[in-house]
Amino acid sequence: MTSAPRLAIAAATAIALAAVATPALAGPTPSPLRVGAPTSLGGASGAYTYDATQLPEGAQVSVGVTYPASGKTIVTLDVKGALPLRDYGAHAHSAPCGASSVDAGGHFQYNPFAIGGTSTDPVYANPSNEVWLDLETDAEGNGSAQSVVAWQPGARRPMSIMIHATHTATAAGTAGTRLGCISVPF
Ligand SMILES: [Cu+2]
Repeated sequence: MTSAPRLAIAAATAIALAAVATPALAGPTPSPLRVGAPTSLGGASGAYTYDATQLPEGAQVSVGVTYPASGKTIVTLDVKGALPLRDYGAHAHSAPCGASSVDAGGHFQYNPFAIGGTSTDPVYANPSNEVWLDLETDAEGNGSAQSVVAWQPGARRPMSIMIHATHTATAAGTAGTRLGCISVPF
């Protein structure tokens, strides 16, 4: 897999990582609230496109993470300026993004797959144990997704959101080529 040049977030051609607070939800006031990294992180913000033909430079990607008092985790993903009218897959991954798409590691799993098992075992690779954020873009290339899971990460935490070329296959949790990545301080 070829690696793409790192994107400078503060530059006009960047995938911009923006902090987006999750809109107010019904029920108790979310607390505490944690959101993605601020926009003004420059080259250290850790956002990449690995295939500019499928996820163009200049697309904007925003991630919001909320930890409501209920003990759940709410993750939102907003993409602007991607290809119009197409599906993307996305998940929380276990390591920060890097120049290579493999740097972000595998999917973050709250209950990690057993030693000797496989990461794609549906017992572990499912949208209750992982954070899945598949989306479809509109005619402008904009789309969004939200995942709500019943747990909050502890010492072992997600480190990034990876955007993939296809929607996630529910049988195995896989979603095609890795197109872009945003490091997120969960
Ligand atoms: Cu993924």
